[in-house]
Amino acid sequence: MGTFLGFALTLSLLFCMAQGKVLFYDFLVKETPIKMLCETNRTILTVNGLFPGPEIRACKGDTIYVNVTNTGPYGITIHWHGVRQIRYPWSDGPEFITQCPIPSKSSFLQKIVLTEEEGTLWWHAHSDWSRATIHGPLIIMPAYGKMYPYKFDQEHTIVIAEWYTRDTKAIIDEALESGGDPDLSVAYTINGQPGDSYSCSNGSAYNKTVVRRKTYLFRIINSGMNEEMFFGIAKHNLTVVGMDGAYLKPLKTNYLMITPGQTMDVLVTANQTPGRYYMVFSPFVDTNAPSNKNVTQGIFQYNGNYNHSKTPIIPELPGFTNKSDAGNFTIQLRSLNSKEHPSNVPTKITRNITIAVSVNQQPCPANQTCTGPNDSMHSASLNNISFSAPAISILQAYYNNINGVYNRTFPDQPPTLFDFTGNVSALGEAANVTTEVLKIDYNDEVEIRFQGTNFGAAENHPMHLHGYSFYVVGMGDGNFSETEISKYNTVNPPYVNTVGLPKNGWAAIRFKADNPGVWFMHCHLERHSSWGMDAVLIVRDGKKKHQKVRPPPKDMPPCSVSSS
Ligand SMILES: *[C@@H]1O[C@H](CO)[C@@H](O)[C@H](O)[C@H]1NC(C)=O
Ligand SMILES: *[C@@H]1O[C@H](CO)[C@@H](O)[C@H](O)[C@H]1NC(C)=O
Ligand SMILES: *[C@@H]1O[C@H](CO)[C@@H](O)[C@H](O)[C@H]1NC(C)=O
Ligand SMILES: *[C@@H]1O[C@H](CO)[C@@H](O)[C@H](O)[C@H]1NC(C)=O
Ligand SMILES: *[C@@H]1O[C@H](CO)[C@@H](O)[C@H](O)[C@H]1NC(C)=O
Ligand SMILES: *[C@@H]1O[C@H](CO)[C@@H](O)[C@H](O)[C@H]1NC(C)=O
Ligand SMILES: *[C@@H]1O[C@H](CO)[C@@H](O)[C@H](O)[C@H]1NC(C)=O
Ligand SMILES: *[C@@H]1O[C@H](CO)[C@@H](O)[C@H](O)[C@H]1NC(C)=O
Ligand SMILES: *[C@@H]1O[C@H](CO)[C@@H](O)[C@H](O)[C@H]1NC(C)=O
Ligand SMILES: *[C@@H]1O[C@H](CO)[C@@H](O)[C@H](O)[C@H]1NC(C)=O
Ligand SMILES: *[C@@H]1O[C@H](CO)[C@@H](O)[C@H](O)[C@H]1NC(C)=O
Ligand SMILES: *[C@@H]1O[C@H](CO)[C@@H](O)[C@H](O)[C@H]1NC(C)=O
Ligand SMILES: [Cu+2]
Repeated sequence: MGTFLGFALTLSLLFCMAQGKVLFYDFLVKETPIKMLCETNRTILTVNGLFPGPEIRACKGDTIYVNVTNTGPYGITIHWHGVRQIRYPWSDGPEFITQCPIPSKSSFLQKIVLTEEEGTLWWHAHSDWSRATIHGPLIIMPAYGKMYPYKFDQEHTIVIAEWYTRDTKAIIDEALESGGDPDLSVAYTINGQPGDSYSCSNGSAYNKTVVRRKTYLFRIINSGMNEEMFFGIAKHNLTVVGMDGAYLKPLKTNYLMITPGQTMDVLVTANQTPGRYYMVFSPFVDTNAPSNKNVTQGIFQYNGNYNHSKTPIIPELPGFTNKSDAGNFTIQLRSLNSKEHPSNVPTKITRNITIAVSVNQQPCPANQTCTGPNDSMHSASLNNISFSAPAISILQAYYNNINGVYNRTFPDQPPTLFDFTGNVSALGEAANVTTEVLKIDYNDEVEIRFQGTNFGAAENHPMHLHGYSFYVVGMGDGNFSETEISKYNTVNPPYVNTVGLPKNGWAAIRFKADNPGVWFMHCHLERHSSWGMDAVLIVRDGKKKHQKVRPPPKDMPPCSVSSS
């Protein structure tokens, strides 16, 4: 009996045994002691005492309830990254966009409605910088009776994170106050392990023991705060088969580049001489802004008898600044576009939006000392608007028709046209600090062209949209030009929730606005988002009953400002 139960349990972790299940999880946000690197007396905020946090495992189409209880010292929110939350933005999570923070000593029952998502996603805090330690995997297996479109013997989840030596809320609060750079992380971790390239971390590297000839599915989540990552395993090819909760056409490569916010499903076959091989994450740093240039190493080791003591073999990865290798990987990604998983790229565009993406500077307020560039304050913007979060949530203001919380004047085009990626030194670097939303009609077929600019420290910006995945139909260096439209991939472009906008380049995305609600769109580099590189899309209700935002739950966390 015990054996049978164990067997059934193991199977249910690999296959779905029923359709449209309802699952329940408890998330307890609490301060947790942790030993990391040479620090022996630290506490961090975790969910259920775990770093990284607990895995949620569901099947396509399931509904998940998570009872989030906050016992931490300040308010937090949790976001289900990549879940569309059709007609139900109430549980989406970004603070002051769809809810106010869950206050200390209270709970919020969040409902996660899975629909088309299939693959690897994740969840994370979406308030100040709490997500540095409050994050974990959200694994969505094929629906009951369906198969993976590829074969593997075993799966394993890898969460890459950034480790800071102080409370991350204090770090960002101080940086926003002074206008200067926030602290850098001091290490990258793989499933909580910094590995043997750091002091005090010897002999505790993340390691995966493999059996020769078996194929492993690695579900890689970049939960890092501020850096894109290259990844590779010495002597082993990677086959990338999924990304952001959707399948890809298998892409064979010896390295990959993954931005914060992205997830990738990767097959690796243990087909080399038995031994120990390093699996390495190395940052992709295409900017002269300060950055953590550490490398972190885990070990891919064969079981059996061989010389275990040998130092693992190190993979060759692109150098920190290798923009062309990063771009070369990214532009090869294609969606699977099979009969069972077809691409559905919008082709009758009814709304074209161009968004200039900039790192700015704001003048230092009178009588204050600022530590940003040239004694100014760091800032960032989309179409020259540096997003300022309101005191109550935009969703609550929208749903309850409360005036004065936001303006509806986010422009569809950059307010001034210039050589975005050229010499911009003669142009002013300040942006307007306001709360603007972009309203979109239900079922509009939307194209957004993100245009990187050369202000401040230009770099790759992982642009993330809530409520939608989108097709990346084009991408390139320099300024976008209309001649690119004829070269778009409208057949099998990748379907993702986060696109790495190349440094001083552009990216064009498309989606059908079939999910009404209030949806955050922002750079997933935490420092840029904190500086204002954010916008809010309001997708209006459709005319029919099933095209409208559902009513809110009764236990929405309260906002300090009255919402009556
Ligand atoms: C550990 O840290 C706490 C709070 O920061 C402090 O009160 C305590 O004295 C420290 N303990 C040791 C052994 O350093
Ligand atoms: C959520 O958890 C808290 C703390 O355990 C409990 O008090 C509360 O009743 C739970 N809420 C729901 C809806 O289960
Ligand atoms: C890791 O990065 C931090 C911050 O940049 C630096 O102080 C430290 O020396 C680095 N450690 C290693 C092993 O490179
Ligand atoms: C790891 O441990 C070895 C042996 O104790 C030591 O020689 C080496 O310096 C350590 N490495 C780091 C990065 O601390
Ligand atoms: C491998 O990981 C285990 C824990 O999963 C750890 O105890 C062990 O020290 C690690 N081995 C190495 C060589 O880092
Ligand atoms: C990796 O793929 C390349 C290109 O297909 C191939 O030439 C090479 O032999 C492969 N290496 C391994 C270790 O499988
Ligand atoms: C292990 O290393 C020793 C000494 O380098 C060598 O003689 C032996 O053949 C090796 N064994 C294997 C299985 O590679
Ligand atoms: C990769 O980058 C190089 C520049 O280093 C470029 O010449 C080449 O065309 C790129 N390959 C692809 C497939 O984009
Ligand atoms: C938007 O641009 C596309 C080309 O990408 C064009 O076909 C379409 O007519 C434009 N639509 C609007 C509403 O401007
Ligand atoms: C700056 O400080 C001076 C002297 O204390 C004061 O008169 C002035 O009002 C202050 N200005 C601002 C903008 O706070
Ligand atoms: C920024 O503010 C100025 C002054 O109020 C205004 O003229 C301009 O239109 C604003 N720009 C944007 C993009 O809102
Ligand atoms: C809306 O725009 C007006 C005029 O530019 C500005 O004064 C106000 O602060 C803006 N409101 C918000 C919430 O951004
Ligand atoms: Cu950015």
